[in-house]
Amino acid sequence: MHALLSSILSAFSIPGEILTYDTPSDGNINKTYRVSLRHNGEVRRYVVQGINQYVFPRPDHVMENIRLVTAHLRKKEPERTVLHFYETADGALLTAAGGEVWRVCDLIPSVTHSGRPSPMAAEQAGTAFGHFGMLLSDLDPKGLHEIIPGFHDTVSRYQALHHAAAADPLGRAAEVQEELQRLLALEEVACTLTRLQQQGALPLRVTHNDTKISNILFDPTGEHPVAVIDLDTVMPGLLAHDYGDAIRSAANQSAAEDDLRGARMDERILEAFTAGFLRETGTVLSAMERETLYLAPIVMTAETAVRFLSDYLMGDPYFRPRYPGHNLQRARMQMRLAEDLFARRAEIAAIIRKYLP
Ligand code: GN1
Ligand code: MG
Repeated sequence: MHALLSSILSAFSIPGEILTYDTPSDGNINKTYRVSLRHNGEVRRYVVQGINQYVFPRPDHVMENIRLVTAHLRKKEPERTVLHFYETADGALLTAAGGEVWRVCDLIPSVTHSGRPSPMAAEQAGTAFGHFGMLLSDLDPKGLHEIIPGFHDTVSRYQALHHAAAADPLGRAAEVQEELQRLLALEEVACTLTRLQQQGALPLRVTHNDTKISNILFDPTGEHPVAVIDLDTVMPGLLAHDYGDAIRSAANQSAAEDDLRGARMDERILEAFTAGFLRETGTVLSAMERETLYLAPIVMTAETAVRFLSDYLMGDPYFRPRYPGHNLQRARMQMRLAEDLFARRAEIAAIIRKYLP
C-alpha cells in the first residue's frame, strides 16, 4: 500500500516522504486513507481516496460536480473552509493506479460525530447543512450531472426491493418476510415526496444527498462545524432529502445504523437540528416544501431501510457489510426508526412549524 500511495501522491505532484497512513473511514462506499508526509522538515496531511466504481461508474462526473460546487461555495464565501482537491500535471482531479481511480485532498484537522451529537452540535450541524443548501440555492441544478440516476427516487427504490424479493438469488427472502411487510406498510407515505417532485410540485435544487452527521467536520472541540464533506452525491435533488437524512442519522437514540436500541427519535436532537437548518433555509423554501418537510425524516429512513434490505437480498453488492447479516441488521434498525418517525409525525410537524420563519 505504501508504494501505491506514494505513486498516487506523486501523480498529483505532492512531494515528501510518507511517515504514516491509516484508514479512518466509517463510510460504506469509498476506500479512504489518511496520509502524513514529511517535506522539507514539515509534516503535511492528506486524504487519499479510491472511488468505488461500482457505485460511481463515472468518477469524472463526480469530480466535475464537486469542482462546480466547491467553486461556487468559494466564490460566495472565500473565508470559509471548502474541500480542496489536487490536480495532476494535466489538470485532472483523478488518477488511475492499481486498477482504481484515486483523488487527493487536504486533510482538515477535525473530529466527526459518528455517535449521537449533543443538542448544541446538532444545531450547529443543522446550520452547516442548511447554510450549504442555502448557498447553493442560486446554482442551476441543470448544470450538474445526475451522479446516480434515481438516487433518492423512493418509488424506484421500492420497485428494486420488490424485484429483489421476487428474484431472491440467495434464498434470503423467506427470512425477511416480516421486514418486507412492515416496509410495505410505509410505502405510500415514503413515496410522497418523489411523487410530488415528479408532478412538478416540489423543486429540484442542488443538494448534498448524503447528509449523515458524520459528513460534517467539526473543530477539535466537537461543537463548531468546519466543513461539509463527502460531496460525491452533490447533484439535483430535494432539499427535504437533506433535512430528512440528517434527522435519520442524528436524531435517534444511538446513531449506529445497525443498533436496534437506537430506533427511536430523539426529540431534543430533532428540535436542535431543525432550528439550525430552518434558520438558514426557511426563507428559501416554497410553500409546498414547507408543508411537506415533516415527511422527509420518514421518507429517508424508510428509503434507507429499503436500500439495505434490497442489498441484503441481492448478496450485499453495494453496502460493504462488516459482519454476515449486517445489511439485514441495518435494514431492521432503519425500518423501526422509520416506524417511530411515522408514529410521531405530528410532533415533527409541530417542531418544524415552530422554527419556520
Ligand atoms: C452511504 O458514503 P457513505 O458511506 O457515507 C450511501 C448513503 C447512505 C449511507 C448509509 C453513495 O453513505 O446514501 O445513506 O451509506 N452513499 C451512497 O450509511 O450510496
Ligand atoms: Mg457518501
